[in-house]
Amino acid sequence: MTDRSTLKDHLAQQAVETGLSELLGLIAAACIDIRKVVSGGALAGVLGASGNVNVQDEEQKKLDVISNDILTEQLLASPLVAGVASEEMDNCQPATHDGGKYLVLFDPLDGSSNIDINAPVGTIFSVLAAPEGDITDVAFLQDGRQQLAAGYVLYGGQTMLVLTTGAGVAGFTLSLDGQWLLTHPEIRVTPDTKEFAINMSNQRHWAEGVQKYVAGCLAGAEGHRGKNFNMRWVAAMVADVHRIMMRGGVFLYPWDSREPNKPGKLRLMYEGNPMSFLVEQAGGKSTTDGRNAILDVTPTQLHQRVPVILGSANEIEEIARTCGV
Ligand code: AFP
Repeated sequence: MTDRSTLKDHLAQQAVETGLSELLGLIAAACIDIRKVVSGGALAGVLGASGNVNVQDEEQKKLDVISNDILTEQLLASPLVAGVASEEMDNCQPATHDGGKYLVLFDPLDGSSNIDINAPVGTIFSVLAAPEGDITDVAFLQDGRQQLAAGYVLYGGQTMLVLTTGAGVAGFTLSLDGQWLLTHPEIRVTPDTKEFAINMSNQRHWAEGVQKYVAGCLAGAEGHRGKNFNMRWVAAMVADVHRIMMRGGVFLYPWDSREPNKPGKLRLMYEGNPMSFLVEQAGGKSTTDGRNAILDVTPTQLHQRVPVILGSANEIEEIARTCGV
C-alpha cells in the first residue's frame, strides 16, 4: 500500500478538466506500453534500424516506428482526439471520428542514437486544442503558449513522467505494479548552475556569442565567470532536460552554420515547445538566441526546426548577455 497520489488523483486535485485529464491518462498508458517494448531490447528483436527514413531524411530505428504506432493507434482510438502529429510521420493523421477536442503532437522515442546502446531514451508530447473544421497540418501550427499540457516520459533507471498543465510541473514514477505515482510534486529548476550541456563536436560551427559563452565556462575559476563548470551530454534531450529539472543546468542546441537554411537541429513542435513549456513552468527560461522566447515562435511548418537554449534562469540571462542581447 502507498499513500502517494496517482496521476489521476493529482490531475483531479489540480482541477484539470475531465477530458484533458483522461487524455493525459491515455498518453501515460501508451508510454507504459512503449516502456515494455523498449525493455525487451535484443530479446524482443526490436533493436536496430527499420530500413526506412523519416520526413527529415533521418534513419528510423525499429523502436521509433513501434513507439510511433503505439501512440498513434491508441490516441486515434479515443473520441477525445481529433488528430495526431509526430516527428516520425510526414503529415498529421486526423481521427476518423468527429468531435475530438484535442490535438496531440509527439516525438515518440527521443534519443534514437541511444536505443542500441541501452542508454536513456524518452517520449515527448504536447497537447493543443483542436480548432473547428477539418484537421490538416495547419490545425497544429499553434505557438507554444497555446499548449494545454506538455510532458515527457524518461525510460531510464526509473521510468518517470514529468508533466505540466500550466500550473507548475509534477513528476511521477512508474511503480512495479504499473501505476504512475507522484514522487516529485513541485519541480523547480534552480536559478543558478555550474553545469552546461552542448554537443562540443559542433563547436567550430557555432555563432560567436555561443563560442564566447562556452569559452567562459571552460575557463572555469580562472576566467571571468570565476567558477568551475561541469559538462554533460546524453544525446537524448529528454534525459538532458530531466537532469536540469532535477538539479539545474543549461541545455544548448544552438543555431550553427552546418546547414545555414536549417535554423537548428531540434524540432519546434515536438521538442522545443513542450520542453520550453515545462522548463518555464518550473521557473526556468527558454530562448532561441537569448532574445526571443521559443514559446513565441510562430510555427509555419509541422517539422520546423528551431535553435534551443533552456534551463536555469540566471544562466540563460548570462547567455543572453554574452550573446550581446
Ligand atoms: P532523435 O530525435 O533523432 O532521437 O535525436 C535526438 C535529438 O533530437 C535530441 O534528443 C538530442 O539532444 C540531440 O538530437 C542529439 O543530437 P546530436 O546527435 O547532434 O548530439
